[in-house]
Amino acid sequence: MRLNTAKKLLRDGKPAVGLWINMPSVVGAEALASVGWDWLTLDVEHGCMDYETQQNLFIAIGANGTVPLARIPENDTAVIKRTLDAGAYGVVVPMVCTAEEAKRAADACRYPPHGVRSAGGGRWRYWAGTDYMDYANDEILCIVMIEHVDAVARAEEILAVEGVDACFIGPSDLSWSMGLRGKRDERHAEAIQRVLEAGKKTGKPAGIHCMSPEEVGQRMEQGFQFLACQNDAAFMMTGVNAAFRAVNAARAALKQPVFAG
Ligand code: 3PY
Ligand code: MG
Repeated sequence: MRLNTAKKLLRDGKPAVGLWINMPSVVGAEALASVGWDWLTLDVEHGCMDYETQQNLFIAIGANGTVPLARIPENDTAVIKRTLDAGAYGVVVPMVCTAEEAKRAADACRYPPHGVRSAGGGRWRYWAGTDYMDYANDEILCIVMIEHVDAVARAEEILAVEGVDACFIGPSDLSWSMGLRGKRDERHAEAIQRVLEAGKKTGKPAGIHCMSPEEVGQRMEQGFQFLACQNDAAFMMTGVNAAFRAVNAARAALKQPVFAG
């Protein structure tokens, strides 16, 4: 089976960095993968993608050696099965708040006797290899999101669940669950640190969503390993807004019209 290079980085104690894909464009995904990110995660929780589109994007991402992942809309066994069968090499499961919920996610990612994933078909055999079923339980990544204040309190028990490979903090939902309405303060920073320490105690890598490359650097220094550097739409808008401002500045600076007519 094709090695899950993102999981290997995490296992080796190294950072694995990528970004979220919100826009359902096959060529966009191919372009992002050509850059060389360790992984790219389809954001099916907040993006707008059907299964067929997801499968097409997994093909585009995997063709360039980047590991295709998906953040699924909810912690659902059938959704996890279909997402993995379509070629995701792991799932990011939102809003996991208890050890039971973490176990449901981990079980859904694994074939028996380690879980409940149904042993059916899927396009994985063409890309991952015909021996996929022999190794998938080890290679597939199950990443649970800790993004509620209740989950922070239970971070250790959630991360201790067998089959949970890593956690990923959603700073925005965490803030809202703390009554901060998206803002970040000292309490928010302490909650994040607490999750990171729970990861160290249980031997599971922690990840976090970052708003900029600079934040990725800071979070790496802090000890986070699975790092999301914003999303495709945000990058596009940053570039487009900067270009638009520059063009308007040039227009405003025109001393006299240079046009005919
Ligand atoms: C959050 O910040 O809540 C997220 O889900 C980031 O991906
Ligand atoms: Mg969230």
